[in-house]
Amino acid sequence: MTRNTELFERACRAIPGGVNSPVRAFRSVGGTPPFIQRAQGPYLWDAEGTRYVDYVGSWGPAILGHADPEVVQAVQAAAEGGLSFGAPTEAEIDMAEAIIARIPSIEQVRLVSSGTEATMSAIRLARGYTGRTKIIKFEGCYHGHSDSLLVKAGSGMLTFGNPSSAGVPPEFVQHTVVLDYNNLDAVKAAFAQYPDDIACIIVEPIAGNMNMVRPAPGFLEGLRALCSRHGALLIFDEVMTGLRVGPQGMQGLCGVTPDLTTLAKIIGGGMPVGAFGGRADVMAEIAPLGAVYQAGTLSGNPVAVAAGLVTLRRLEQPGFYDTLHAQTGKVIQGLTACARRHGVPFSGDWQGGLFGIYFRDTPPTSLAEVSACDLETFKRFFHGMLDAGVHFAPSAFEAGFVSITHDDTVIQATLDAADRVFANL
Ligand code: HOZ
Repeated sequence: MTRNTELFERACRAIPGGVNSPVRAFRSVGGTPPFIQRAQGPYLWDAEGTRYVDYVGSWGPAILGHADPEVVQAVQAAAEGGLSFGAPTEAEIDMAEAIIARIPSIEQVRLVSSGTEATMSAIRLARGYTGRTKIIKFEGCYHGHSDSLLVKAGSGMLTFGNPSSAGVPPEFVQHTVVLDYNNLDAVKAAFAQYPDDIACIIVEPIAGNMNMVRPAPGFLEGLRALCSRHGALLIFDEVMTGLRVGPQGMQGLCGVTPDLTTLAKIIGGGMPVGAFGGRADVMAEIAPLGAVYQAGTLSGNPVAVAAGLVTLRRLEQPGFYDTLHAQTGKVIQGLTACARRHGVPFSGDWQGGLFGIYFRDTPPTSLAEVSACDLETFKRFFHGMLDAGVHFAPSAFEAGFVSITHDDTVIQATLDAADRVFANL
């Protein structure tokens, strides 16, 4: 028995399914996961000492590469000063100001500890601010695992073919209206049906939890117009896209201004952080100013904030996003050329350090099209690449991530491995 298998069996005895987050269990690709021992730059090493080029990047945070020395040093320095106070710190202000300076739609921001907390709190705030109950979300978008958002959700929910969770009473989701991503007519129809009841629309402005799916031209603009017309709030869930697809997230690229934005991942530099922010008049409804309650012992944790602040500052380097986008493009264009050389139906898409790879001829525009990809070939590709030392997300319903440390040598090694794998699919 290999060391990884041994660890997985041990994990399964102590942890449900052997993992602390379902996608990690490899259920949709088969086999058992390597257990990661350490990571540096673009690489992971498992418990057997095998090195992998990593295209998961902790599902987004590792934009500077793993264990960036300056981030690690900031974490060490902060830790020496105390791990958690449950009281305000100056660094939290620095962090809030850094977010506000980067994302113009955010006038005030509240720090939390995860993306799930950020989206859950933003929804509560939208309901409290508008005095309305219904929310609109889109099929295949994933906004964390709070009750009212676990309907037809993406990520692990799609991976396991069960997009709505047991344990959520129907009454808890009766106010969640689920529509097709990129279908503006459906949104218009929902507003026509519930003209005074919709508190907000929450959307991933580039979907990253049903693989990567771009918004159709006019979709986000249409959502903005409908929300403004009907007095609903528009929430961009930029947990994944924020500071990854560009310096101001997707909202900076598409020019659509949401009322609220949720962030996580990169703003914590690998430590547990989330945030929600937006219009000051809306944020004023949060306790202690307003009547919408939200709280957390570890919110604004000093160690996490220290990691996030260094990360945000490093993203300001001139040309950072141009380089990141170019490097990600080399991965995707290289994989596509390689697949085509070997006659495998394949396509890809990317923005900044976020990418999608699809076993179909053109990038999908909806969950239905993502679901129609050749999932069996994806599984063989995934395992072939893993055996060749390249770590992609273990699900055809997840996006991929490139860091600034994925240089030409790393990318060429990936493409050389892909050439061998595609040849044998
Ligand atoms: N929900 C994450 C992917 N979109 C997976 C988190 C994890 O397994 O760590």
